[in-house]
This record gives sequence, C-alpha cells and structure tokens, in this order.
Amino acid sequence: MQSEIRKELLDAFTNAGDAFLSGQHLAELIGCSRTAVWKHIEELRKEGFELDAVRNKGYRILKTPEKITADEIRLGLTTHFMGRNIHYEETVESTQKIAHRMASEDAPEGTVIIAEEQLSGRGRMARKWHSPKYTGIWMSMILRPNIPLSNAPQLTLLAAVAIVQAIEEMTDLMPDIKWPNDVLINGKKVTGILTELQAEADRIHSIIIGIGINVNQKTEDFPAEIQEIATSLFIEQKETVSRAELIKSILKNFENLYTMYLEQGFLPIKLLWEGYASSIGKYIKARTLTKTIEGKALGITDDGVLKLEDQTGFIHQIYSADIEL
Ligand code: BTX
Repeated sequence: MQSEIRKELLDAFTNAGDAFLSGQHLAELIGCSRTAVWKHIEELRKEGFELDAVRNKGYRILKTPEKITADEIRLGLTTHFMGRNIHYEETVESTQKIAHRMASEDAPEGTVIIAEEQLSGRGRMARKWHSPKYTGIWMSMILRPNIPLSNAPQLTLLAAVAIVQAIEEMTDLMPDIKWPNDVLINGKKVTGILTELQAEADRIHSIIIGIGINVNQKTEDFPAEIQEIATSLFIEQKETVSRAELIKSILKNFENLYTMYLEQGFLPIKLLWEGYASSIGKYIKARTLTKTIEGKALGITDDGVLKLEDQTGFIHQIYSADIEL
C-alpha cells in the first residue's frame, strides 16, 4: 500500500513527535475522510507498527516494525532529496542492478534502493558481498551530479565520511577509513562501498553508490572465509543497532556533505576524510591491477587520489588499489 494518504500520515506523525494526533485533525490535514485515516492506521498496525490510541486524544506511533521498508525510513527522515524516493524489496540479486535499471529509466536524484537480503551482492572487481537477511544495510543511491567523469571517485570518499559520521552518531564506536572505500572498526571491515557509473565519454548520466554495512550480524553469521576480516556494529558495540535509524542518519549526513561538495568542491570533504583515515602516514602495500607498490601513504591529492612514496622517494599516484596496512 503506497498511497499518498499513507505518506502524508507518516509525515504528520514525524512532525508531531511524541504528541497525539486525533483522527479528525489527521483527516483535515491530509484532506481525506476519518474512515480513510482509520483504515490506513489499521494497515500500519497489521504491518507491525505499534500505535497508542487514546480516546479523545488520538493516535501516536510507539514502535515501528523491525523491517526497513520505505515507510519505516520515511518516518522521521528529514532530508530534502536523499531517500525521498525509496524502492524497497525483501530479496534481490543486487540493489546495484535495480539501481542501474531505475537510473536509466530516469529515477530522480536521491533515489534509494534497499533490500533486506541480496543473493548476489557484489563488491569491487566482481568480488562477492555477503548480504544476509534482516541483519545489515544493503542499499544503492542514485546521484546525478554535474561533475567531470574523473571526479566520480571523490563520491566514494564522501560516502565513507557520511557513514562514519552516522556510525558515530548511533554508537560509541570510532570507525576509521582505509583508502579508498573500507570503513573499519578495530581493523576489521564493517562497510564496503561500490561506486559505479552510467556515463558517456565526457558526461555522467548517473552515479550509483552501493553501500553494504554489517549491522546486527554475530561472528558466526559470517562465512568462515571472512570471519577474521569482517565485523559488525553489534559485534563491536554489543548492542543491536536500528538499521532504519542508521539509514536515515547516513542519508542526512550524505545529503549535507554532497550539498557542500557541489557548492564548495572536494576540499572540505578531503579534510574531513583525512581526519578519519587510518592509512595516512603509515607504511602500506597497494595492490593495483598490474603491480604491488610498498611505501608510505602521504595522503590524498585534492582530487582524492592516494599519494604513496616508495623507498626511492618516488611519489606514486594511486587511482585504484587494495591496501594492506
Ligand atoms: P570490496 O571489493 O572492497 O570487498 C569485497 C571483499 O570483502 C570480499 O572479497 C570479501 O573478502 C569481503 N567481504 C564480503 N562480504 C563482506 C561483508 N559482509 N563484510 C565484510 N567483508 C566482506 C566492497 O567491495 C563493496 C561492497 C558493496 C556492497 C553493496 S551492498 C549494496 C550494493 N549492492 C551490491 O550488490 N553491492 C553494493
């Protein structure tokens, strides 16, 4: 059920905070009958929303269901465009695949595709991304920035900053970023980011940023081959974290940073990113497609490219690689 009434109802509850809203007031606000309001409230109840209904006062929402449906995310979302259009599915092959299709069908900027589970979640270079049901955030965001093609990787760094900010808001954890796209906690990977493009030679049609976050998995939920390198917020914080709240926080932080980026360029993002980057100043190994370079990570350029100084003092500019600390 995705009617306008329902959207307006959830927006009204968002604006009301803890206050009760009477059926009459809601009907007037939305411009529908009291029966229609009641019908939609019953629908919400059936889907797992817990509502307080008090005679002469009205309704308020006490608890939203465990799922991360479009409605759950809409309730309390304060962004202007990020996540204003949400496509939710229980099980998908990959949210990236759906995002590519929707982007070529002119989905608006800020469209977000979310799934509870991915059967073929993908990482960079055709690697697999383990995405089990109800435990993590598996989402793709469609953007349409007017920037040169070569600047697209900057958005990966921007997304990493937004995710770290959101994790810091929601937990006591202090994640760091490993260039270019890993968010780590205590040296283990909690997040992966995959940035893909739809473009012509010189023009970006859309950028699709895929975000995978391990939220409530336990160690044994990970396949054996990644148990040593992967972690989740639950494992680190020892408490369940609300996926919907985390998504809202990411969307809000992302929108703020992205707006700043479009107005002021990459520099303010670079400064924030460097504040979280664990690899800078350290000796690292960078495996590119063709070679492995060892040396000291000096930082990133104003374009977001990694600067790596080898033993001879030569400074390499690394556009894409896997990093070992
Ligand atoms: P990556 O290439 O940096 O990382 C992939 C590697 O990470 C894998 O080879 C494996 O070793 C390890 N790995 C796999 N699953 C997990 C996991 N759940 N947690 C920690 N480590 C893991 C990173 O690629 C980019 C991942 C993007 C995932 C999102 S989810 C939504 C969207 N849809 C989709 O198909 N991909 C993106």
